[in-house]
Amino acid sequence: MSTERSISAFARARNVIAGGVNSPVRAFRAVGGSPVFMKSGAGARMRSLDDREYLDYVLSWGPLILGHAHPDVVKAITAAAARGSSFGTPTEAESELAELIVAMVPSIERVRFTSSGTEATMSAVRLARGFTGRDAIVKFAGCYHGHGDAFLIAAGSGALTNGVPNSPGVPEGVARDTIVLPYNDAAAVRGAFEANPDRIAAVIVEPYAGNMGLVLPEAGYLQALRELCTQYGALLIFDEVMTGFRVGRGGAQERENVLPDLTTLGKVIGGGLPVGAFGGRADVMDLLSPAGPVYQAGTLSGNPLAMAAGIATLKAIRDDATLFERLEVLTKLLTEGLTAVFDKHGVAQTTAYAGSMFGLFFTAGPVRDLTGAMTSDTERYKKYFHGMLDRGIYLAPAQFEAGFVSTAHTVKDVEQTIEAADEVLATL
Ligand code: KE4
Repeated sequence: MSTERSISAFARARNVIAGGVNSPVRAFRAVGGSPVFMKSGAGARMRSLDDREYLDYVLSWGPLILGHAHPDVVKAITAAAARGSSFGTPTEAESELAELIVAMVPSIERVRFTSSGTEATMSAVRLARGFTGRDAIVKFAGCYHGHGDAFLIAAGSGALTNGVPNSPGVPEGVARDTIVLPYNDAAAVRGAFEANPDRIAAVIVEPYAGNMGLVLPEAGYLQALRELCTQYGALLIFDEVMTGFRVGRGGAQERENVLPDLTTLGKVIGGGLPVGAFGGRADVMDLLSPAGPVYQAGTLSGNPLAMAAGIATLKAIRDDATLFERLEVLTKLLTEGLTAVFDKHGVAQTTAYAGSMFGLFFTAGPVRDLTGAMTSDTERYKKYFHGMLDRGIYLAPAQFEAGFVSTAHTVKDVEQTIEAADEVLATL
C-alpha cells in the first residue's frame, strides 16, 4: 500500500515546520514510520494523499462527533464565511453557542470562549487563583490539560508519548505550585489538602481520563474531590475538553452527577474549528475582565466561523434524542468485539468505554492510574497500530490516547474493524 506522497510531503514539511507537524502526536514518533498525510474526509472516513481510504477512530482527536464534512456543519461554515470571517466585535453567534452550552452542561452558568483547550485550562486556573487568592493547583499524573506551563508536569498525551511528561522550559517557580497526585486516589488528595490547607486554589481533573489511554474514575472518586474542594475552599475544575458532548449531552459531570465549580471545554464545541471554552459558577466567572480584575483575552475568541460550526454541531446533539444512546451502543459493540478477538488470540488487554470514547491497553491490568497504564506493551501496540493501518483502520498513533466513534460510523464499520483486528492479532 503506497504512502509515497505522504512520505515526500513529510520531508517537505520538515524543512519548514518544527518536526514536520503542528502537534507532536501526529508525527507517528510513538509507533514509528512516516505519518499519513490526509487530503479529505467524509463521514467516518479520511482519504490520504496516496488516495487510500481510512476508517477514522481519531476524528481529529475528538471534535468530529458528527464525522467529517457533515453537511449541516459545512453549510453553516460556508454561510458564515460569506458574511466575513471575523469582526473583532461581539456577535450574536457567540451568545447562541454559549446559550446551547449553558442549557446542556449542568454546572455552567457563564461561559468565556477561547481558541483552544489549552487557553481554556490556562484561563480557568488563573481565574481560580484570582478567585481564591491562592497559588497551588492539584493535577493528576497522566492527565493532560494542554501545554500550559502549569500542566506540563507528569502530563499525559503527547508529553507522555514522547517521553517528556515534565517539559524543559517550565520554570521551577511554576512547577513548585503544581502538586501532582495519582489518579483515582482520594486519600492522596485529602493528604495534599491537609499538608497545604490554605495553599490550593484548584483541583483540575479529567473526570474520565482520556490522555493516558482511557482510565475511568472509580466509584465515589469524583464525589470525594467535590467534597474535599468544598471543605478546603478550593475550586474543582473538570477538564471536559475531551469528554464534553462526547460522553453525553451534559458531559461526564451529568453522567456522574458531580458539579464542578468550573468546566473547560473544546473539541466537539467547535465542530472541527478552533474553539475552547471555560465556564461555571456566575460568581466566579464574573471575576473575569472586563467585569472583574482577572485578565483573559483573545483576538479570535468567539470567531464567527468557529461559532457557526459549533452551533451546527451542538444543535444536532441537542435535537437528536437518541444520539448518545446509539453512539454508546456502537462503542460498546466495538469494545466488546475487540476484547473477544484479543482473548481469542491470548493477547492481554484492558478496555474501557464511556459514551462514544474508548480505550484499549496492551496489558492485563487493572489500569486505574498512570502506573497501571505504563504496564502496557507499547511495542505490541506499535505492531497492532500498523497492522490496522495497513488494513485501512486509522487508530491513535500512540498507546496513551483514547479512540472516538462518530454518528457516521456504522455497525458494518465496527464489524470491519473487528475482522481487521482478528487478522492483525494472529500476526502479533
Ligand atoms: P488543545 O489545546 O489541544 O485544543 O486542548 C488541550 C487539551 C486539554 N484538555 C484535555 C482533556 C485534552 O484532551 C486536550 C487535548 N487533547 C489532545 C489529545 N490527547 C490533543 C491532541 C494533540 O495534542 O494534538
